Amino acid sequence: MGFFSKLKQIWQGDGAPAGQRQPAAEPPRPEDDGKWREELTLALRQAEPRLSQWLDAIVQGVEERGPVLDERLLFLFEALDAPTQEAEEFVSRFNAWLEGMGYVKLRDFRSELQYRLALALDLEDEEDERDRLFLKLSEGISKTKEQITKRIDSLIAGHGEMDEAFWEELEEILIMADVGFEAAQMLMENLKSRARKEGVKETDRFRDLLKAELESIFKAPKRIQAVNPPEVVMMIGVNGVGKTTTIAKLAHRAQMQGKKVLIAAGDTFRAAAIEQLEVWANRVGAGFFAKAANSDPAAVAFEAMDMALAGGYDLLLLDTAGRLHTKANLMEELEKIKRVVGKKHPGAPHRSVLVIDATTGQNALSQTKLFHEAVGVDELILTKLDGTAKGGVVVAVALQFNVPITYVGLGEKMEDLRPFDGRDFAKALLS
Ligand SMILES: Nc1nc2c(ncn2[C@@H]2O[C@H](COP(=O)(O)OP(=O)(O)O)[C@@H](O)[C@H]2O)c(=O)[nH]1
Ligand SMILES: [Mg+2]
Repeated sequence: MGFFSKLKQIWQGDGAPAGQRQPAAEPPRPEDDGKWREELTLALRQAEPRLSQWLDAIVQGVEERGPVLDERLLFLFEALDAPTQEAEEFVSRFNAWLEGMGYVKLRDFRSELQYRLALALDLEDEEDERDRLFLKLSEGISKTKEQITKRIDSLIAGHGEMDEAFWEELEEILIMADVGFEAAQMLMENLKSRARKEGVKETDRFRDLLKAELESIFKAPKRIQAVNPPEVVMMIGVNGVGKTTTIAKLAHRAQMQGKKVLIAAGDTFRAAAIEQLEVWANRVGAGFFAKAANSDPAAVAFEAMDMALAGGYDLLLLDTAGRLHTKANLMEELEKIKRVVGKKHPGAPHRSVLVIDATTGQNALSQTKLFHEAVGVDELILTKLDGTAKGGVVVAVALQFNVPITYVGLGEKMEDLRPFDGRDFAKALLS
């Protein structure tokens, strides 16, 4: 069900008001005759139609996890007309996670709870969630912003017109922000022709030009999203970029959206790497497939594909090794994995997703080039954008490779992997 029909339900109350629908399995609560339901229904109706406001109403007077919170959450799902089974699964998964993390106090898990609700209730596009993401993004790229925005301010202040001196100084700024030489040249050419077309010479309009240019750079081409399930995603990238964590975060997102996820340990180099992935799979409640350390990664992929098909999984995330003795070896291995899963399941892998680490700046760029030329990259995920001044590399990869950036990592937590929105990024960077 779409967001607006949910809103309509809460606002106009088509169908029976949620407060009057008493589930049969409700245990009797001697201290409470169900009045809280009425009060909560009213509070929800009076709240602004935003997830954060609904959550405020739901957790009113609740400070810890426990049966009261569970009941209120079930109530929220019911009020939004979500299926009871989904609600129950949500609550039991969330409790298992709280248990695992050892969280008791609401203040320690509220943010995660809101993130999970947004995914489960399909509310991530809601204005409120977008605002939250925008804030997170702005904070996350604050160092990059400092590097770029301040300098552009003084660039504009120091030049009346976009003359040679202006472009030279801009080039320096871009290179300092890790946009890279090649991408900086491309970006400046585009900006110059944009300025010419619009007949702009004065620097006071430069910021608008740059924003428009960035937005067009990040515009991803439309692609076919439909797949023949299970969807198979091959995760590639060198060691240390955050591949394992990203796989866990993606699995978590998909699980929260009601998908059944299998993670396969295709990085068979170290037993510790396999164990780390298994811990994550358990933590997010995803299925896990592995063979012994040093097994053939293609055999892992092949058998995991069997398990995904037989087990009715919606999504198979294939981890791969990020290191081999030679580049040729690594690429050969990735090709082999692609071949064997494709043989079992036509169309698979549906996507090859390259994970790159923003803190490595120009290295991230050369890795993209390497993987893209060798095996083909369908999507990019940029991790560790938080706390780096090298975020300019986002612009470089978008400019130099026609590959969409789908997610960015803004921290180590599950909720810190967020869909990438080029317009928001341009806005956050320049505002
Ligand atoms: N700050 C920050 N740390 C991250 C992010 N993504 C991953 N990490 C951390 O980077 C480190 C390496 O991650 P891991 O997934 O093991 O990398 P792998 O070797 O590519 O599998 C871990 O400490 C992660 O917590 C991110 O977006 N932001
Ligand atoms: Mg790893």
